Amino acid sequence: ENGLQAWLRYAPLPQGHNTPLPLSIIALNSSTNSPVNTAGQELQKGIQGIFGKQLSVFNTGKETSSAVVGTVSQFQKAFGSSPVKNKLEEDGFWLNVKGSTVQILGQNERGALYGAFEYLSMLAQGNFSNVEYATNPAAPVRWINSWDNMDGSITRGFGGNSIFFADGHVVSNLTRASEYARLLSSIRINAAVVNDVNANFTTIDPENIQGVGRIADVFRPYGIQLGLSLDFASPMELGNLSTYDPLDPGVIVFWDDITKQIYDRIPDFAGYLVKADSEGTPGPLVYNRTLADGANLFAKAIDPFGGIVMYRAFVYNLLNESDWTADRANAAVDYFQPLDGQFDDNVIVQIKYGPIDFQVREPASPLFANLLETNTAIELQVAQEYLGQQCHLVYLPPLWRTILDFDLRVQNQSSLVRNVITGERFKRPLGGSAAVVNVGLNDTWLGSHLAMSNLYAYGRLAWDWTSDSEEILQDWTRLTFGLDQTVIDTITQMSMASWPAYENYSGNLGEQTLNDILYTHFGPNPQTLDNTPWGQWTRADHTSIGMDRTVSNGTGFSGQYPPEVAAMYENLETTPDNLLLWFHHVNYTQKLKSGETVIQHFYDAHYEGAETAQAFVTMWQSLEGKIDDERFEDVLFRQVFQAGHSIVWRDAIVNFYNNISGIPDDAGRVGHHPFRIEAESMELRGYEPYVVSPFEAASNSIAIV
Ligand code: BDP
Repeated sequence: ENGLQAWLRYAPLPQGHNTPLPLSIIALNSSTNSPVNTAGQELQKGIQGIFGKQLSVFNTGKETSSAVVGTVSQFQKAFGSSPVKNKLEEDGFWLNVKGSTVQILGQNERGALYGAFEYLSMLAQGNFSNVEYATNPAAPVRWINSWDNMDGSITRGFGGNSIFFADGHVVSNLTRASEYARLLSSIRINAAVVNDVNANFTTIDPENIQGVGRIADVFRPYGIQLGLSLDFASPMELGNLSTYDPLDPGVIVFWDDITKQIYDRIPDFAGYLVKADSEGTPGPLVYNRTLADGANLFAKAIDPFGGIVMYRAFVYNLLNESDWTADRANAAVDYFQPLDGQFDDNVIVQIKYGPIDFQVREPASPLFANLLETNTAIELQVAQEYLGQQCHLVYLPPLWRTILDFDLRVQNQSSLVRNVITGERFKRPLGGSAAVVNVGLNDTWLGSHLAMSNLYAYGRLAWDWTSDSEEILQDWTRLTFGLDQTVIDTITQMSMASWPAYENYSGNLGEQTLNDILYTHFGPNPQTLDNTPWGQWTRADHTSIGMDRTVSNGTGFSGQYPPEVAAMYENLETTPDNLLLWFHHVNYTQKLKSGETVIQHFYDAHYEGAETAQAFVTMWQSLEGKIDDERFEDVLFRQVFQAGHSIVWRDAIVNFYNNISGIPDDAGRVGHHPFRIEAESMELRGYEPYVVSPFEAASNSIAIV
């Protein structure tokens, strides 16, 4: 098995079964582009795979002993009345399994398809219970963002080149795009933005609008709508105008026209994603217009067609400043809070989960607590940009849940991030989530079999943020690797230990991920953090470490939270240890709540984290023969890499802090590697030792060249 089928393998069940199955499938719409038609095909394929039984698909027939799939209104038309007892919201569905009689009814066609996948997921896991329930999504926006470039490369893509683009055009063979849509609809994602947020204006030239139209065509049968990222300066670059000022009448006409061209080709187009005034991208601030002026420009163009605008809050400008003491964490609230209430109703401000940038540990972005009259969505990252780039196992839902379950206490009332982004807390009409995914042409999609649990879990959580991380993982494991309990237990144990382990060896106590910040975002390079203008600072010196973000003494960031939360973070005593260095600058000898000093915690955590990563190898090896060899070997290769790389991480970071602080490790481990042979201690033929910079890139600062 190569992983291409991901969790939709429909593998034969190992044990026999005597469950009554439907005798036929009735799909209440048979037109090719209809998700209900797709649902009929999928049920046929799934039952064939799991049970080896070929059922026929009809579009009419007797309800008893059939699996009927369609919308509620299609069902009423065919059978006279609706059996659905609960209220269905947009994309919701009703599933009623009574032995061989199965009703799968969606509020819309997409919902019906979701229901079909749900029924198949039960069967594939050997679950033959009779059930009867309705389920509705937590929020209407459950999107994917792909950072694919027109040349076929992918920004922070770790699974090969783009399945959508090559050489400036949309590829002719869209089989993989269609297979991707199938995976996405099975986890109830309803739209995908296909091009990078650092957008290229050529994406919306006449030829490429036709091209992305073809992508939308292969998405449509799966109920996935297409979205596009825009380059704010397109009116100049593509339209030959002399400005891209959002209030300029010519610019307004330009975007109205582009929007019309897009909807002419893609009538169900989902909307725009906009990264403006960020990391060098053009935007409204260039013309002294507000970010709301920028967002509303697109909102007005797209509103007549029912589309929406996802406007990213990832706006900061430190790159040109010589003074790097300003705190980038403050930027989102500084820019967006004053504009609350000024965004049109079809704009959603898309906010990264933390105030910096997808780090291993961040507090929830305070912007979620500062936009009371604006729609919001959370931005997550399935692509493990800072988190090991799919070469390290890091199961992300526990991290995501930490943020989504955080109570911001707006107006001293319960204000969980998840209730803010769904629109519930502030009674907003729209909201939801987007995840940066970046699948590529690799058969494994993300470059790693185990990383796919993050994609699966994202869809499950976006539907219901209260779903349990471990249960989701176990469903995914059964669907991906089969029903062997040892396999399920082992993958659960490894995955649930993986985020804490990565945090332990890559950046603890809220220091952020101490990796190379300049280019790769992979592997240890703590020195780059304090020597670049990117704002991911640790402020480590010889005696102390951490970024003082208090109001009383620091950058004032803690004051961006509502009073109860601000007070907690302002005070060293009440700040949780895992965010201590995010909010406070302390001596290495500062005692944690555990009683340990900061520096000793560093040492211990790095050894513990690396040890956990070593254990993943033996745990995985114990599964030999219990899963297919191809995937067993692939994963083993990655786990061996992670085990080695976690030691590289451990030693680089502990040496760095040992050197900078001069404080020894109580356990005497740091600097002692009894079993290691240094390259420079070998007999060198054709190599010379040299002193490396930064020093932590090699043990004892010495490498060979
Ligand atoms: C950073 C990535 C960069 C993205 C940026 C963003 O390194 O490639 O363009 O985020 O989200 O983390 O816009």
